Amino acid sequence: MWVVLTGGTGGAKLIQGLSWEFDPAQLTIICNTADDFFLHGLSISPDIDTVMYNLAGLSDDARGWGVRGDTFAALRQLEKYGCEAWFQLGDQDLATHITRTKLLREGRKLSEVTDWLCAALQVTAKILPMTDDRVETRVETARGEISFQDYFVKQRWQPEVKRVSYAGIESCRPAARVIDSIQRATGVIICPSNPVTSIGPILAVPGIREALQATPAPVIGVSPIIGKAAISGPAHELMKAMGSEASAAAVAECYADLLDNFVIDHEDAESKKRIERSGIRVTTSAIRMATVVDKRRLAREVVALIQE
Ligand code: FO1
Repeated sequence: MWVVLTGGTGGAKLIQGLSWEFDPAQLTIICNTADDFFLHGLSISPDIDTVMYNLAGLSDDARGWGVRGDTFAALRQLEKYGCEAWFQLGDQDLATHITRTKLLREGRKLSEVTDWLCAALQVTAKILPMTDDRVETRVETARGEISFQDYFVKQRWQPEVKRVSYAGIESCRPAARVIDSIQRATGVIICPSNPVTSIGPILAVPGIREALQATPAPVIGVSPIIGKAAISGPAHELMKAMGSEASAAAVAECYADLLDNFVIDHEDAESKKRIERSGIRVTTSAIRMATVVDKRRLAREVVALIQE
């Protein structure tokens, strides 16, 4: 059983590759929930849904989120009623948020709701929220503190970021099965997701980082950055806001206490020595996942490092 830490589109692509190359039932995916938010009275968990739709074969790979071929009639009608329409919620996607909100209101935990939705979509991989408690990434800009989705989607990550924090992180607890799956894993993969707003919140949940330090399983990371820029999204901007250089080597240093091997792109081969000085083995590869072939190949390479 392999444990996979993910959030956002980068992680979802590698997970797609893993699910095509290997039996998805052996994947336990620990998913970021700090991007979750409330809109139109609905509980929305974007990172869980993106992975779930990917594993159900429903994802819109061109957009990177939502359901392929979805329609937006409800959103158009919401707009007519004066509701916010900057977050593009398709009609089939809305069914997920309506069901999640209903089950949460009935008192179920987010992990139980996720099990329910995955069963309905015949997803055999286990998708675990990092916590069942409420944690929210807050982005401090010159015009005050906003939610991650406001920063990332509504404002298209244009505002300059002064600081990022995870509200509620100190008092949250890992969801059931999270620690146990890390302890029992035969391999751990840290996906090429945003180190500040996707992987960062997972590692900040009390107990998770310690479990990853203690697990006998090899821990393999994949860089979300090539050269000075993120492969997708604002990872480099957010790393600078956290006072860290935006580079593959800097990401490796964020995870130095956890990693056995870090996969970087050939373009960053010159930083191999610097990363190895942190005691981490480095593998160079072509880490951009633009095609199905790329996703499958990188998945095979990462698993080969686990089995080394
Ligand atoms: N990202 C966008 O850039 N624009 C959107 O309109 C948008 C809608 C959306 C709806 C459902 C969903 O699950 C994700 C959605 N995303 C959208 C992506 C989302 O903001 C990101 O996947 C994560 O929050 C980043 O990790």
